[in-house]
Amino acid sequence: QNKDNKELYIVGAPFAGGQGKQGVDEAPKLLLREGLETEIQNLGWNTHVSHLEFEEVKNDTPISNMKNPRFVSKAAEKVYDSVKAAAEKGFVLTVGGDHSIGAGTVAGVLAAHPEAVVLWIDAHADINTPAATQSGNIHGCPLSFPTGIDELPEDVEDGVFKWLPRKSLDFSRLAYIGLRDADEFEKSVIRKYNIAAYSMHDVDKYGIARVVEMALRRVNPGNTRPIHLSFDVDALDPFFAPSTGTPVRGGLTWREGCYICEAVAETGNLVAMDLVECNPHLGEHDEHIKSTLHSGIALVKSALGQTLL
Ligand code: B3U
Ligand code: MN
Ligand code: MN
Repeated sequence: QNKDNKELYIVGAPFAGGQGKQGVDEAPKLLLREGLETEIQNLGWNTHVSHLEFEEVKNDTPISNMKNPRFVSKAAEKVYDSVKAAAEKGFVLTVGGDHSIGAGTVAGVLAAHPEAVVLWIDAHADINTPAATQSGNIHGCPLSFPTGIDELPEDVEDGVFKWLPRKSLDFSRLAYIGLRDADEFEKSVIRKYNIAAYSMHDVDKYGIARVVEMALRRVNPGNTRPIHLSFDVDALDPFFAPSTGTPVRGGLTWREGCYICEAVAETGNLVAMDLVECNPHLGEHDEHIKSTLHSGIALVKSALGQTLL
């Protein structure tokens, strides 16, 4: 990754099919309306914006426990193609949409940067398998595919997720920060594969600075590898990001979220970021929506070189 490259590709991924609530697909447009692109330009980046479109799939019956499997697979593949192409040219900021698109962003970044590590900032672990997911929502499953634990058969119906290279993400290259609502199955996966996982308990215990330091030391010792930062806005406490599909109390403060992004930016190795799960249809009033969008924009700016002094 060339540090003088200031080309930045914003990939709008207005996709809601990985979970059950409409509205999350309106976030890319609204984030841009709230100034996302100009704020990024003010930090010295040349921006290129595209918005993906996702065609609906008829008769999209469940496969294993997954809801909308064909629709999600097709959408994530589209995201994969765009992210891969953009990551070969510059920094990629993918704006969701729900976190099912993460299957595409992780695979796309790894296609362009095979040595990359993934930091997954989330209240949830998003590593359920198609068979283990209780909700059937694929936004809770994206990491099962690039890690290769998904167990979909070779001859899976309609080639769902066939496009996605398995085991491109080694468990030693994945770290979580912010967890507080992982399912029992996901906890067993984290233990079994010894994934670097820092919950809110760890943030309380060590403070955010040491947590980020520990996470980076685990997945990127020597700081030689490119980094993909996948930020689910529900990692933040609902006080700062109320307009999201599955808010969970006891999350990161605004500053803790921004600190993660700043510290990762300081490594000089950040090549891609996702901002997902802002849902402008949720929240009790306009202030909730505005504050969620502005939290998201603050995280992006922190990751893209904004300094406080
Ligand atoms: N782990 C649960 C809940 C969940 C995951 N991601 C979100 N919620 N946003 C599931 O549905 O898999
Ligand atoms: Mn998530
Ligand atoms: Mn989440």
